[in-house]
Amino acid sequence: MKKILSILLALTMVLALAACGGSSAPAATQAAAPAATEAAAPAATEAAAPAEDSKIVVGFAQVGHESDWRTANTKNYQDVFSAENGYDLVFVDCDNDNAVQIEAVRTSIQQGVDYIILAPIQSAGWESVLQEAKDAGIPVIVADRQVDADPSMYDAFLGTDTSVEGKLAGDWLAEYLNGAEANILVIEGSVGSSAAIGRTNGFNEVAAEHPEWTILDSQSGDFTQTGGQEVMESFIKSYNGKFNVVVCQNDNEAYGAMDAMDAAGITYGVDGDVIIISYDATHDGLKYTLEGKINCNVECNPIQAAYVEQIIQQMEAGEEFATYTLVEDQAFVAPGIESAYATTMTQEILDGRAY
Ligand code: GYE
Repeated sequence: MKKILSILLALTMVLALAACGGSSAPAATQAAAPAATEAAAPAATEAAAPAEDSKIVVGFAQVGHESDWRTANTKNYQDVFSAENGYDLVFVDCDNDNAVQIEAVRTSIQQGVDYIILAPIQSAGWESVLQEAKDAGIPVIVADRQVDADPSMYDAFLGTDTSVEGKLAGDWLAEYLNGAEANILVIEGSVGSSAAIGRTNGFNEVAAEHPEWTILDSQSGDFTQTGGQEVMESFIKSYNGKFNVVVCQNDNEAYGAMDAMDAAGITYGVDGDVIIISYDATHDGLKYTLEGKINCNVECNPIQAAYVEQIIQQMEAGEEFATYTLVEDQAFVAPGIESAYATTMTQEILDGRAY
């Protein structure tokens, strides 16, 4: 049965490739064997596919729409992988559901797309479906978040280093507190996501060097504003008056946490009792940083699609491509704070932030 299935899959691939007018998807996996690409090209032309079929078909299994960061990231992919640019983007919003995302990748394989972009909700559990993509000869680019699978299971990774972001937040806090005591609450991102794991580990690495810091609690707010608000409300019930730092692993969680603190009459930011650290540095997150409500905002750049497109174009041309690309980030702090780790916010920086 398995054998028949894989023959069928292989056949689907061949047919899909023939109909693709020579989009030569295998070039990437066979970068070392240009002969195969050359041989495939004339056959594809003979198939006399209609012009629109010459588009490069890209399946994109996106995490969901949980945050402003994600909205900006999705829009960036839709702009870059547009029909005008020669792409047919098969976009799936997986709504933060890991099972849906695995199925989305599987469907892309069955459809015989030319490339798969995977922004994995969770880092674990990708081995079998990545193997299926490999067997079908469809290159996979893992974007934004990491997978635990061995790098040989996919073609390229492109994203930010979230443990560096976590460490940056910790280093900034140590500099800001300058030896003062910290009682810290952490609102984590989605459980099992490399973004939450990386930010937690990076921050904890610094916390471990500071005996004067106590992490009172750490709970997931699922990278959403509602999640951030709910976690903060329950933190306030348990720890009111006992905490002076809240770390929110993205801007939307910070908005929710601020709402919960406002409702409880807790002051925060540069003039308040509680220090807020956030991640992402989206437009509104930076607005709150400029206003002094968020003390430090660690950037995570969602504008990543052009890097992925470059990889795909290089694969198309049978050229070498980067298998591991890190998008660089920096941190921003509220006016009045001088930091060796971060840039002090200005109106000009905010005006320049498009997302
Ligand atoms: O920080 C968060 C989003 O994976 C780095 O996911 C990304 C994170 C980002 O929902 O806002």
